[in-house]
Amino acid sequence: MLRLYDYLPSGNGYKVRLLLTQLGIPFERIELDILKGLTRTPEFLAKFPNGRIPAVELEDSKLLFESNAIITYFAEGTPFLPDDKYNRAQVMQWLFFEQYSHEPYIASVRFLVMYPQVSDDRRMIIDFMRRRGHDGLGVMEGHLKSHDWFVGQHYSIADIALYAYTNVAGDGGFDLSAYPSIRAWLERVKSQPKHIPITQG
Ligand SMILES: N[C@@H](CCC(=O)N[C@@H](CS)C(=O)NCC(=O)O)C(=O)O
Repeated sequence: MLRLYDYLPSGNGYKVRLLLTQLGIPFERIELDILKGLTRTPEFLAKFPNGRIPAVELEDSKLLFESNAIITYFAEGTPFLPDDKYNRAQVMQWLFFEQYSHEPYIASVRFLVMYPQVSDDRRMIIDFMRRRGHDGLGVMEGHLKSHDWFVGQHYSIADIALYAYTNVAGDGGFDLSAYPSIRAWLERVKSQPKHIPITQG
């Protein structure tokens, strides 16, 4: 069976859990406590040299890491990834945006706030990271003012990727009250069939 290496509080892991659940693809979830360094063992690194979850081992033993690569793989040929060339490029646009302008700030600030015991040099630039996080939220708000979804007329992996850490941005102290279009979109995502919360394995 497909194996997902995961860590329940992780939004990156959640993207994969959520998509697999919505696609009805069965998987075995292997929980690795990142705070105990379980993604940095020689065994894990031999398979996944980046030492991070999420990572998957496919049924034919092929390996894949990076959340957005994994969700793109599983979304291929389904309504979660459009066929049209321009729409697909727009999905990629938002997946790259999420990894460059959103997750490094919103997810990382959440991590620093949730785990104050972890020593991390990024604490020195947390105010900068918060500002950058709000810049990312501003871009999302601007798009969602006139669109229901990130790409075309449908829920796609672009929505899944951006939902994962936006919905828990409050854990890092990001106040979403100034972003009404984001809040309305979060509710639309939550109302999609087979939706699961981040807390569900
Ligand atoms: N760009 C990667 C980020 C993955 C990532 O940062 N994973 C964290 C959990 S959210 C992790 O495994 N950290 C453990 C470590 O760095 O040792 C992705 O989207 O999959």
